[in-house]
Amino acid sequence: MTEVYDVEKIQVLEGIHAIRKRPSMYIGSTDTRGLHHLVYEVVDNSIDEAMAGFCSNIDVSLNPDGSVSVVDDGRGIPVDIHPKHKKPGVEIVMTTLHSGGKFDRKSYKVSGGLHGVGLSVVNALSEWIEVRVHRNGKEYFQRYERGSPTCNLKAVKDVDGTGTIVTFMPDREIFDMIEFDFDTLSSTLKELAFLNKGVRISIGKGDRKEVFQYDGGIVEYVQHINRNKNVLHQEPIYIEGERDDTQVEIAMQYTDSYAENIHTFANNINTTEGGTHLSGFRSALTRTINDYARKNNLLKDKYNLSGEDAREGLTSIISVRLGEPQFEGQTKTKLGNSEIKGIVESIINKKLYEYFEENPGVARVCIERCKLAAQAREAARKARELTRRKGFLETSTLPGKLADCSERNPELSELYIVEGDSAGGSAKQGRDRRFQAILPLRGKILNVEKARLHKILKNNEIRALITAFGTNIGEEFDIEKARYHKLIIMTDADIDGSHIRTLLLTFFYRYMRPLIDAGYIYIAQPPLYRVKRGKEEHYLYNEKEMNEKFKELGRGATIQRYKGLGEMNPRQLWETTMNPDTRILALVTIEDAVKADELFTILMGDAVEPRREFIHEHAKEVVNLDV
Ligand code: 0RA
Repeated sequence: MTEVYDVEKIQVLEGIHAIRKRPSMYIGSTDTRGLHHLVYEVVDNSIDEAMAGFCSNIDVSLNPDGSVSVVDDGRGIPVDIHPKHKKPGVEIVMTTLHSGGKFDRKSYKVSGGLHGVGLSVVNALSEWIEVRVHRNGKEYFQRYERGSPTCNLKAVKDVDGTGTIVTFMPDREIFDMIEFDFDTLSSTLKELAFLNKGVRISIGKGDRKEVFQYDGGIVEYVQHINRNKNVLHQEPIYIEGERDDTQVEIAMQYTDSYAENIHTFANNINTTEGGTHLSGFRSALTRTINDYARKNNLLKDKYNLSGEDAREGLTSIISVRLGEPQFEGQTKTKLGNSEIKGIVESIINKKLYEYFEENPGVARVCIERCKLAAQAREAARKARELTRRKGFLETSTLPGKLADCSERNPELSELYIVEGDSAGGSAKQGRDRRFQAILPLRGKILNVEKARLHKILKNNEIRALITAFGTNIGEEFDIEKARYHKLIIMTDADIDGSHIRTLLLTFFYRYMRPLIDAGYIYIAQPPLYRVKRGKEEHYLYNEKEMNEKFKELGRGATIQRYKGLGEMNPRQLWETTMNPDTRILALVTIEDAVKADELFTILMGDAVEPRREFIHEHAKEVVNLDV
């Protein structure tokens, strides 16, 4: 061996050693998040090949032995000996961070990955890894263990076509656990497929298989997010552009919902904390909307539309690709490159304006939507001022129908929000008044998804809720003032009951969101049946349990089906639904903003079928969750 080779070998081993010593520096963490990053790191290499136009299929398999394979039909990693390094390209790619020289493909410059660190990191953190390259009509093979090759690259058989197959076994010396989660991988791969139009990505484990391919790319992504919403224009607006080696792509579509739903990506990484691409988009959107509206006499008064007005009901995907992304923030998901703001801004300013000029019908719809938002915001502001002046939500007078508890420590106090006066009466008698408060709600509270704040605040039931909780709402919300740390929704097990529960959840989600985040909101689970024979009686929560119990008790047993809480007497209500030792409560949580937004749209939107499905699903969860 030459001296060059030996020196290089030492350098490589030092590199691998450094990765194994501080894995978190390269993959973020060594928990399951970091573990899954290994797969994304490998897939990113195949995606790069796809972005360069040479690869159209990527297949991920979770193998029975716990290893993962990623197969692509790209050009295959180069196998020829590098003149300077005196090693095959594969070995360079597998053992050096940021492979340099000849292998620095232009597309590598815009490669994804947590830090774009590449295959060498996966190699260093795997118990073993095997690479198979199809090139020149041959299959080349090489295996590594904990970063070091166990053999030289060798041609093992003749094959047709080109591509790369990487199979690796994560190292249990490095990771807390090494089981991959199908659903986690699947949803990230689906996202990647949306972001890289046309590329077909599959994931398989045993006989489970999912395939993602979206020829419409992020346009289809927006349509997917909006599938259960009312969209205001048929086709999402799509804009792409490039400046200074940075590619910018956005798709956007307005809906009649009130939420702003913008997702941003940099080099395929979901930048959940936003960053410079998001700020660039925001300022360009506000500016273009105002410019176009002004020039076309669509704004009568002197006021401009605000950024919030321009984003209300907007679903958008922003995807940028750049040379050296800097990720900042708490979770390293905020794009920091300052030059990107101006680039995104100028591309959107120019092309969105052009789009509006070419599609005046769509432009008008968008601007009307923003004007509506502005009017509503103005009305809400007036209402808020009114309420603030009157101080009516700050009042210390508790609602008359609240039966409060004697406990004064909020941590030990709970509030039952009960549907209807008659059930409210039973609950008041049945409760443990030391720590349980009861607030009966009469009739349906109004649908807050479809009403605005000023109207909401006029509603008596809502005002009773707000004053009973003590937290106030919206901008004035203060969780420190919560009078109870458990708010338990108790409604009938029928359609009306689930409707009221949904309305309440929507209200909490929109105006008292921190209560959900803090884990203060619960759903009570009253029984559906009582089976009784002689002195023996049982409360049952679903039909199956009921049938079993009925059989067990034999003929002569009677079944009572509870249609409403009102049919239970105070003692029964206490025993089945309120006694902390025996009751079942379901904790209401918000997993992530996207899902929550989808959920509330389903629950509140006009599409009936998804709503039915959800309520069905949700009913199951409630039974499983035992708090
Ligand atoms: C370096 C250079 C070339 C391709 C690749 C790397 C490559 C890497 C991976 C990793 C997984 N799949 C991959 N496919 C390709 C360019 C090769 C050429 O010029 O022919």
